Amino acid sequence: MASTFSTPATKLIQPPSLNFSPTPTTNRTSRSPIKSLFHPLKNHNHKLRLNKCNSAPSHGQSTTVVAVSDTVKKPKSTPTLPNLLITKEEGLELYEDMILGRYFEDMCAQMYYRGKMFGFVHLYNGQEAVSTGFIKLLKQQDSVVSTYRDHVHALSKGVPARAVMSELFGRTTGCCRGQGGSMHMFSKEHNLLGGFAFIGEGIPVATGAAFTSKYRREVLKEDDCDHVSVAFFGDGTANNGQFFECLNMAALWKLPIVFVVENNLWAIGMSHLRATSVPEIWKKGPAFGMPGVHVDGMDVLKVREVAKEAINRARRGEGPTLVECETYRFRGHSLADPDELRDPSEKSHYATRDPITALKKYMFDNNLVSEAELKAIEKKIDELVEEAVEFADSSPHPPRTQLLENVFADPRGFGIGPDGKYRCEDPKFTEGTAHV
Ligand SMILES: Cc1ncc(C[n+]2csc(CCOP(=O)(O)OP(=O)(O)O)c2C)c(N)n1
Ligand SMILES: [Mg+2]
Repeated sequence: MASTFSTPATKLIQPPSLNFSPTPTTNRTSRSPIKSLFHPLKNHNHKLRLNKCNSAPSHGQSTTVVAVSDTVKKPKSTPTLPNLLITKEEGLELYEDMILGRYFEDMCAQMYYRGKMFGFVHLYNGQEAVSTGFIKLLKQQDSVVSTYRDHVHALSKGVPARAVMSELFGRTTGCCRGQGGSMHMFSKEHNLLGGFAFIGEGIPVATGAAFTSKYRREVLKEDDCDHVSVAFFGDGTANNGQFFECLNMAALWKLPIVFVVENNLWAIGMSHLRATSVPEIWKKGPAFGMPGVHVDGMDVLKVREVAKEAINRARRGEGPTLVECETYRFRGHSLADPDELRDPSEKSHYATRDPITALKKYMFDNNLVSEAELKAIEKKIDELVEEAVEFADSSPHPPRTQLLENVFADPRGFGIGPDGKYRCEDPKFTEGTAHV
């Protein structure tokens, strides 16, 4: 397969500097044996300098690093933590969250094919390192906005598995009382501001949440308000106008937001390379005056290091960051997709880069955990997911009257029946037995 990014990035406008220092290949912490298909800056100088001929403003910032493909810093060695990116506790937390995402989605596939879920269901298998790498660093008050591929973002943000499963089953115990279904997870309590079926719709919502945070701190003088927003969306969505409008506003107003592109190379059956004039999405950050970063999205530790910098930068009031995570979905676009378009060799290449296997290997290689500890997590999550299914399956269906709640349309729009009365006034209408 041809390299995705073949041209070197040489002419970029310098955005406000993000404190990422590139690490030589030899110092990489990833132990994945397979090289990435994406090597935007491979064999090129990682220090991208301001194009001297360009008259665009440099925002008075330093002119060193704009973006790097491999941003993980080599941590300082201490007697208790020799050269490790994570502690044992952090490793276990990351592993548990990724296993939860994976097991939950595998169970969704089973339940979908048993007819327990309706409509489209899009699974997240393969992309767990992105959700876990970012969301596990967030506070409850921080906001997350997702797409239709939203179950795992909801779980990482702390929405209980039983509330997500019940939502998928369309039951009253779901996080949206069964009214949203797979593509519309929402939880006010967890500041999960929604999954969005229309691509790109979540980006302005996340931008608005970031604006709220800044407004509360700077205008309403709530000094402790340092809430950050994280918007997750796909490569296909990054060709949508709302993405560019929000990059502009976020940079202009220095909003506390991180734009996270989960570039899984495909938008349904459309290859990213065929659909996008400049396929290096991270480059669009500097174009709007913010740092753009590319990271291996199959490596949760690399994602986490990049996420730390970007989230902290937003929290310090230094503005937005665009992060492009190179990842891959292990299943079809949705459970209705036979997944016949993608090349089997591409699929098997990424299968060898499973982010869960990679984390496990890192922890074993560094003697952080034992096999028994990981098995115990797997067993716990297995039981939790089973319990979520039992809970969902035994939960009540919403009453039909719920159909007319929370709708903007005048229910009289349903028309007048042969008896001259509005159909919606017939009690049988909400019972679903009226003749309409
Ligand atoms: C506004 C809008 N246009 C078109 C669609 C149809 N659509 C559904 S998914 C999708 C592709 C999105 O791909 P990407 O952003 O890469 O996300 P991925 O599915 O890969 O996670 C499209 C075009 C839509 N949902 N909303
Ligand atoms: Mg995609």
